[in-house]
Amino acid sequence: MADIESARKAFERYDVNGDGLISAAEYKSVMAQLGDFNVTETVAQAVINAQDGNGDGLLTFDEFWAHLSKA
Ligand SMILES: [Ca+2]
Ligand SMILES: [Ca+2]
Repeated sequence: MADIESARKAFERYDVNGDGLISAAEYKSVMAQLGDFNVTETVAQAVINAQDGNGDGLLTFDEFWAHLSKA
C-alpha cells in the first residue's frame, strides 16, 4: 500500500469537512457510514493517535501517508 493517489482518496473520504485534517469524530462517522458501529469516539481517537506524528489529536495527510508508507 504505497500508492499516494489512493491514499489521498482514502484521506479525503475520512476528511468529511475538507479542512485537511481527520478528527476522531470524522473517523467515527465514516466508519458508521461503512456499517461499523463498534467504532466509538474513544476507539477513533486511539486509531488517530497511533498515526498522529505531532500529537495534536488530528491527522494530516502527511501523517496519514507517513504511516501508510511505513507499513
Ligand atoms: Ca476534517
Ligand atoms: Ca497531527
